[in-house]
Amino acid sequence: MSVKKPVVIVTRKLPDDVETRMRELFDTRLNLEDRAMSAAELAEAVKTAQVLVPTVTDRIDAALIEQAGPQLEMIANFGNGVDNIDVKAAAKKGIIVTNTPNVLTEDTADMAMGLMIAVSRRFVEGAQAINRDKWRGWSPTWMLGHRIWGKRLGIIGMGRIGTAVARRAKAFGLSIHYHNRNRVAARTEDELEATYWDTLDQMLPRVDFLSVNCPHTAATRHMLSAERLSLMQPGAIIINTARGEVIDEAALTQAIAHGKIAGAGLDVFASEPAVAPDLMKLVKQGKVVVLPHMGSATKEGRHEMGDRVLINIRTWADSHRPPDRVLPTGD
Ligand code: 8YV
Repeated sequence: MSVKKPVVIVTRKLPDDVETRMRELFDTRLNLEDRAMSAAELAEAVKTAQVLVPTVTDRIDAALIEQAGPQLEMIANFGNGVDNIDVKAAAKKGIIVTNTPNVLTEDTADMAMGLMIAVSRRFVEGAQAINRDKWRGWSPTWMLGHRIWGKRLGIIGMGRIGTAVARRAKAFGLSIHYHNRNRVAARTEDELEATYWDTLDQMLPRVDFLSVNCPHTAATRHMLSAERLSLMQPGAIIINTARGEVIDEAALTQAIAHGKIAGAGLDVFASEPAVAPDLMKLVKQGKVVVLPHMGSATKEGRHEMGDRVLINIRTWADSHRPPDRVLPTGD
């Protein structure tokens, strides 16, 4: 007896062996061109697929979910953050949403740490000096940055990624401060020698570095507002590997341009893939280091993300509860 395979529509090009396995297991329609689907193509996909596999570049909002046919049973996101999906609207229609947690934790934490060092030690400016043939030899006073050892790091969002950043930062001699909805387990606080702040406003003036590691939700949008940014020290550096929307990007740009904050390392932006021209001016001045949303961009990470998607779809197809189910939050 042949069992009918579920129709799975993948919105972007995934690693080859993930796609191959996807085709072996399911009736999978791939997007070999790797360009984001248009709104019309997405609307067509939700009318055809039993399982949609989107990424951060697809907006699966309430209006799109509204258009979904009754056959759409699952949205298996290729990614950890689900701010691209209206999880509440999906739940209302009985559509299961899953994500790919854990497998990108270490890579994203590496990226946060890398940006911290890159901004404070002027990696990009230094590399550019050589690339542009501007290096005239060693000098005692040229290209001086700031030491990170002995400084204080504040972490917003002490989940898996925030904790992984804290572990790395501790090894680099930073003392750890954090703000989170809930205090983490005492043994984690002990291990990290971390100081908990129940209000962000109290933590911000005390830290030299700030790493954003919370998800983007209605509650965290513009959490780092102009007002909050004004609480920070003029020498402070902000690192964002989470979502651009958590920071009021225009306010951050203003704060750095006017010397209220020293700089930033950003892997995510409010309107990706566009980077605001005023922010780019600060990049050119060496105050801001920007990367094109590369936090999870390792071969290993992307394969493991694919594995999570496969496992989630497979368990659902076998009538079990997918391990990475995402439920709507109160936000
Ligand atoms: C992913 C990310 O590459 O998983 C996330 O939340 O931000 C990225 O690192 C992206 O989401 C893929 O959809």
